[in-house]
Amino acid sequence: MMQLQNFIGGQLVAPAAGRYLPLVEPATGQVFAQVPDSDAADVDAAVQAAEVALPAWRALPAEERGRLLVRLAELIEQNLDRLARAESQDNGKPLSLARTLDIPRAASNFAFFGTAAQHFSSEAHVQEGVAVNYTVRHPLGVVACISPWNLPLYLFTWKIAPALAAGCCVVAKPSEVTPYTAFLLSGLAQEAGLPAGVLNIVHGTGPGAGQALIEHPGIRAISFTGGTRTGQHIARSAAPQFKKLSLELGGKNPNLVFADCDLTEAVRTSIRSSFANQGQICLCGSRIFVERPVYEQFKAEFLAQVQALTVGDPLLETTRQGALVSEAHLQKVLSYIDLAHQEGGRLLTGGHRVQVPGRCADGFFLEPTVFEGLAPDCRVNQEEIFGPVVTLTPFDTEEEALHWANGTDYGLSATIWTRDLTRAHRVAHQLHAGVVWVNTWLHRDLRTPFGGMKNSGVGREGGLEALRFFTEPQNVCVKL
Ligand code: TXE
Repeated sequence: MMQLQNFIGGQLVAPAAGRYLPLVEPATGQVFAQVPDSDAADVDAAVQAAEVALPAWRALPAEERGRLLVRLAELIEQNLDRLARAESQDNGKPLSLARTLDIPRAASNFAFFGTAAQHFSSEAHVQEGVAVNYTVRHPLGVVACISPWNLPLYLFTWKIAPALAAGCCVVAKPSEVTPYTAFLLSGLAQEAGLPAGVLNIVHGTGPGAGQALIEHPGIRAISFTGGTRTGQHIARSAAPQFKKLSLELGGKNPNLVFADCDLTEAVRTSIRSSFANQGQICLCGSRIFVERPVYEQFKAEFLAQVQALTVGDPLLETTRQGALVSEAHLQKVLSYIDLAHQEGGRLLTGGHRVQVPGRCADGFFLEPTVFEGLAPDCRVNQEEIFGPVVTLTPFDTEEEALHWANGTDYGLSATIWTRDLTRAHRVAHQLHAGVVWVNTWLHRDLRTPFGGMKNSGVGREGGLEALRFFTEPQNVCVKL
């Protein structure tokens, strides 16, 4: 059986205590590999390797650091098929999605930040004849990057790339549920010639390796994407040591469909925003509010397209819905479907586990599911389900739609469908969401600030915001 290893000081190494966890393929329910169950000793070795590498790495010109990151991007592109297969096997997502979204984006992350570091500059404040102040942005030092299982390599590299570009050394922990592509990245980092210790990858559980990482005194900052509760826990652990934090947490995103929109496009894209990656994207729009005059038409067209989504083996080109990431997560999503019935929802389609024949007979498949008739303040419309389950609700006025859209503890993203430009801006500005899409969804420009309001997180990633996060400004004042 394949055994993954940690990547510490430029070497692939076994966990110090020799303990491993089983890695399950969601589409088959079978164990296909073992992943290190690392502990504080492994984390400490990784932090030490990063500390040794730091002085030379931060002293390299940004251009040279960038060249290595661009090389890594090229290697990811050259290994697209291998990485996409690994991602699909590990996570359950359709191979076609991994090939067109996850892996290309991982390459773009390195290419983007590899060059962005050369465009990063700092300010000068001149007091005529009196003094000149300039700002130096120092790399923070050794930082931790912790990522979740839904977009494994995509989110892992989204954190690592800006940290390295800014001159920090990294100890990164991928999700223990989906560590395979992070392991493959170790080999590519070696091949790209990344100096030993600049990037270290430690595998293991949240309470094990993760907790040791966030508590380590050598870690100056933590960039985390994952559940809101874990984010709260990390904030509590990190606060006494004054570690800088960037927390990208959950969402319960509204999708507002106004009657004047291009309905065909709104339905087509809402299928993606509801069910892409089996609904396991923090940006998915799980609460669809439709203006009453077009509600029935939207519903009919939407349901017809939901029913046409093929659930099946992620390796098949025809598959649109792969497996959920784990049996435990499938059970969690099924429990919300039970709750939706209890809360008085009307099931319009889906709602059941799917038995896929052949090699996927024991996989974690679920029908894409749509409910209506649920109150905007019920639990199903308030809590993050993180699966292929959405609700439809008609609305009568813009105020009502905004009130419901903003009526959760989350504030990550929102989508507006309308042809009225004035309304689009007016509604966008009133939405409590860090990202608002108008007549589109998941359109990402890597230069834009990315992050959530309210319980969806703290801080912004993306573009220069990420480089600012991984650096510390220093004011130098010179008397003229
Ligand atoms: O996430 P966790 P889980 C949501 C989604 C999901 C729920 C729980 O609703 O059902 O969160 O998912 C590491 N110290 N999202 O349990 O636990 C962990 O090992 C340090 C939203 O998988 O937050 C993994 O690497 N690290 C989401 C990472 O944190 C710790 C994506 C995320 O795991 C740790 C995924 C600790 N004490 C789930 N405990 C999004 N916003 O995209 C855990 N980890």
